[in-house]
Amino acid sequence: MPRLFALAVIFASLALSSARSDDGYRLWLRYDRIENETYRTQAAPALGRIVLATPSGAESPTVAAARDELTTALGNLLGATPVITLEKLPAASSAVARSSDAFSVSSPSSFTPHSSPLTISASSDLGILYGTFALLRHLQTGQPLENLSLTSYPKIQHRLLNHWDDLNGHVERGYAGSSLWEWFYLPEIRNPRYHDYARACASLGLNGTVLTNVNANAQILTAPYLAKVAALAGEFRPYGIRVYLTARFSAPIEIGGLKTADPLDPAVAAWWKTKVAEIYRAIPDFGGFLVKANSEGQPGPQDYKRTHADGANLLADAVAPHGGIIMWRAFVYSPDNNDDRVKQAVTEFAPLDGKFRDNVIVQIKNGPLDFMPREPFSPLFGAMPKTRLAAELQITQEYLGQSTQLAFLAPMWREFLDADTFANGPGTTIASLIDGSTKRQQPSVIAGVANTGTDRNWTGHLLAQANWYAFGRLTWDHSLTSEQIADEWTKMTFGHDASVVSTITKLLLGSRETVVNYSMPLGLTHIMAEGHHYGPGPWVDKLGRADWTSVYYHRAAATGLGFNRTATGSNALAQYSPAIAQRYGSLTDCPENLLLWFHHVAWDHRLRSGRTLWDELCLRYQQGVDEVRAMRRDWDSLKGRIDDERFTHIQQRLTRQELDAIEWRDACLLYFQTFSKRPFPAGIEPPAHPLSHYISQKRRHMPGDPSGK
Ligand code: BDP
Repeated sequence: MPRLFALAVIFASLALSSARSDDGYRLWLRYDRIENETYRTQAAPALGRIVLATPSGAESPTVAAARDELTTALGNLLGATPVITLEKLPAASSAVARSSDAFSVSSPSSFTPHSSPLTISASSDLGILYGTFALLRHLQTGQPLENLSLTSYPKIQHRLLNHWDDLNGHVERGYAGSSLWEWFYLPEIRNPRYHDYARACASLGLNGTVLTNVNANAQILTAPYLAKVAALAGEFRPYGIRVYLTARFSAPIEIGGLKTADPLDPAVAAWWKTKVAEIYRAIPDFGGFLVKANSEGQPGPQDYKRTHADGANLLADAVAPHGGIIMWRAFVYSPDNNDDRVKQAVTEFAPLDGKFRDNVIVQIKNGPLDFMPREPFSPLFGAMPKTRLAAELQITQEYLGQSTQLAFLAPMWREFLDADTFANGPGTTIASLIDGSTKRQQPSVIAGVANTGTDRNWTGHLLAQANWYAFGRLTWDHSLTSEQIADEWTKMTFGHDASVVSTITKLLLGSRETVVNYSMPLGLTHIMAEGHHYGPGPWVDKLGRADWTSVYYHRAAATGLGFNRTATGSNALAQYSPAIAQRYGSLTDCPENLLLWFHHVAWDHRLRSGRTLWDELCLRYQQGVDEVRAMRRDWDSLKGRIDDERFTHIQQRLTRQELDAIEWRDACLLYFQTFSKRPFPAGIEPPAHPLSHYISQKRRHMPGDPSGK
């Protein structure tokens, strides 16, 4: 081969392989050139002139951010250089009046040099930014640009990520590296990633971030740290992301030199007022506090024999003059209460209904236990008619394979948002309770425990980016379907090749149920390994407290399996509306996917399939494994259709997921067999090892596990 030609071949293949490698850093905002040439040629003139119309018509950092995004995105996607002008919104424009975040994107029916330009109008600069991202999403998902009339406003007012980040960089339940916040370097040194984080959040409509762990450190409230927080707030501000902090209830003692943190002590109230005033001087748009109190060892008002309302109101009064809010978590279960753990939040909080200030929102995890692969909705959502309630979801997959396994969570969140509490008659869905539409109460809040970290791709598993995306999109519009979200995300992240889109959306949409099948099917819960929570541990029986063990939850015995929460058991069902209690309380009517959550079921009890509980349980575990194998085959069919870097990243994780699923199946079935004393039905692969092998497995150096053991 002539030398020059050989070199040309080498350079060409180098160019090809770099074009075909992608580390995932850009998330869904990749803006690679649109491959469909027809679409590109039509889109370029449509986006040649863009008008941004706001009430003031004036430039601002947020308008500049929108302009920058449009310029970069359209340059990359289309090779176009749009002329972007700013105009004053005509006073009569009402389409955007629903919320200050609302926007409207409109375009003419055809694009000629004389037709009117594409216009993004909004009643605030932030609305322009949201409209910009909506337009770009429209383009990235390949939709027509003529006759556009995209009008949208968020259903929930405060749309927050909760970062469980410690000040030393560790992220509690974080599986994607360290904390994004570099406290030592701040405020002088600001990682460019802060800007990209804010862009990504704003592109979804998220508008707030709690920077610190709910297991809080009072140091964050000291002057040096507040200067650092202010620097982050400054980075996020153009993108409409307000910062919030967690407040450690004992801060007045730890950093304030007081002898008490009693919420009814005037000196304590004065300390918080002064501290809050200091915070607002540094960060004028500070959002407020998130508080975990008297839960899992955190200090709180009960240390002084005061109630959660006393504690929350203390902080609420301090932030109220500045427009701040308090998100007070209901994730409580007392060390001295032997009642069923899933009942304790209602026992504790329902009597306080109506006693919280208007700027307090009680923040409730979706289920009554703790972010399990499947839980019923928390009955607390229906038990506090006079209180503002927020939903807390977990994006980081603590109990769903962390960042090693694929579990797309939109279907799980949909199940929750659509659940009918019957609290105000039929049709009182969780979504209607948290968006304020049932109770006509604002502020409304939704929070998701973030899955981000310093990993180059932000979320550890590339496909876990879809969970950040799905959470954000649902906070803006909780009526979106999982299919819509999966389709959008896939097209924006992997392009439009039809088989890529259909394969990835199929993988995403089935993945959560697959994890349920191979880990905790039929309503089983909390049977994972202790501490790091990865992998099976149904045998876990001796920990600091009974309700941290697995045996507490599954109640396996010669008589059967499952926790009796009907009237003959813990009667947790009585915390739900009678319509639900009646249906779920019946062994025959209870949805089978929650059967063992509510019932202790005999091994020979026949399920709807006609199979006994034991046989069905075995087959569900096997089905989970089979589904992961199918996921691997589907993924492998994409070789060559996406860049090698992302292909291999996901392929390797799915390989690992199959091994993990097999371990879950074998460990759980062998363990439960010691109670059922029945053989495996046909179709179950025999475990490779005896039960003792699985029990002796000790995982070490788990991501997110600080113990270092
Ligand atoms: C559990 C986590 C723990 C959190 C706790 C919480 O295992 O790390 O601190 O929830 O939400 O899921 O406070």
